[in-house]
Amino acid sequence: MRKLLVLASLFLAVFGRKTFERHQVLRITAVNDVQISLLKNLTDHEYLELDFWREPVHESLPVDVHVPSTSLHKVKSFLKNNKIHYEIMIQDLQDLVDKEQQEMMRFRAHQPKSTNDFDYTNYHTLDEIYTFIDMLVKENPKLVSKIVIGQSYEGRPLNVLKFSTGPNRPGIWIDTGIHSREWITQACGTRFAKMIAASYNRDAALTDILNTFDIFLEIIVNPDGFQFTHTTDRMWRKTRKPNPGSPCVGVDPNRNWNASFGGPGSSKDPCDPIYCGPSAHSESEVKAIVDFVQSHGKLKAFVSIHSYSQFLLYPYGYTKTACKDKTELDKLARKAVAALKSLYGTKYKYGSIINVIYQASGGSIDWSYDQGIKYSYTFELRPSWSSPDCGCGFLLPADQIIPTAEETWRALMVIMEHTKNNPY
Ligand code: 0X9
Ligand code: ZN
Repeated sequence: MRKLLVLASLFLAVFGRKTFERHQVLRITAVNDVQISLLKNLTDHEYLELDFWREPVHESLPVDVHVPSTSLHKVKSFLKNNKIHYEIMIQDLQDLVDKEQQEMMRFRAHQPKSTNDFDYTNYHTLDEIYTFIDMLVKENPKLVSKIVIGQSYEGRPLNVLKFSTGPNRPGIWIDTGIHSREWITQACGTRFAKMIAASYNRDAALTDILNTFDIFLEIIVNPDGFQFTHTTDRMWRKTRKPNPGSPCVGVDPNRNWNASFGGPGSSKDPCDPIYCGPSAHSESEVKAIVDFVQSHGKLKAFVSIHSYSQFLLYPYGYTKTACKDKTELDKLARKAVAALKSLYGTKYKYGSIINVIYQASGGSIDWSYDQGIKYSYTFELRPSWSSPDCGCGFLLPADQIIPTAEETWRALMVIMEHTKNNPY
């Protein structure tokens, strides 16, 4: 297995992009515990090189799994032999990746001169988003500034946009792109940045918020991973730091926080997509946020944005024990998802991470909550985790960027307004 991985990485280094030709994504519906544990066993067969987009948890939730062409026959036979139902969610993953690339080429011909001119209906590269950030700061020098909170493993700046209308304010933190392949999140982050800058002194509710709080927005938490999704492997999730003694690269930045670090729902195997890393905050991308949050000392909300599934989640992920503000966080989540739904009818589930999705240790919002930031939430954006939907998973068509950003913004406003009206 290790040799295979080394060969695969060498191949990528020499030939460039990873191809997903004839790879499929299957949506599997288990009907009982036995089938769930059979599916869980599948995850141990490393040679199949399965990438679980949605893990086996319980019968009510389907399992979405990306299967390379070489394993398709084996996996389908296994499912048929065990009478486990599945549908083909993505017929040929490379087709979707190609479509996304072609869409992006639309933009290449047109380099924006200002953030008004920026194409928010399309996905963008790392450099394009870095340029966007600098343009936004230049256009709104009184309101917007860029703080570099650290450096990624490969030496890229970790840029945070600060929206501020006065000194010594408490803060609200929003991040997107901690998992690099979740492209809808960085695209929404970019749109949010523009919306915040454009709405001050125009939209009364947002103006009120900005007269009380500074907003900090990190659009690309994991720049090395993001760059890698553009150049080499569209499905990359983790950071890009090599793991000594292992052929596998990277750490899951959402298992690397000091919140039950290394506990259930994270892995000690560097080849696992939920590898927690050698120690808590080992990843500079995570440590930079930790240092920033602690030195700021006055953050009142911490929102981390992922995709996909259409969930709004609050702590905890590492324990079944309810967090002490559960009643308030639950009520607020209900209000936020109602506001989100009011725009286009998009349905979100809400609840604690462990109850709604799965047990996950070392996650960011469990850490921020335990640091005393009461309003700690995670979004899982479009698409949903149930059929019928786009059948696209992480490859959400670009024409959904603006609607997704707009509806999510409604929910964010509810959370920010509540934070403003309930000082602590
Ligand atoms: O597993 C995760 O990290 C998240 N799902 S994703 O498909 N986007 O990777 C779930 C996030 C749960 N949040 C925390 N544990 N903080
Ligand atoms: Zn994620």
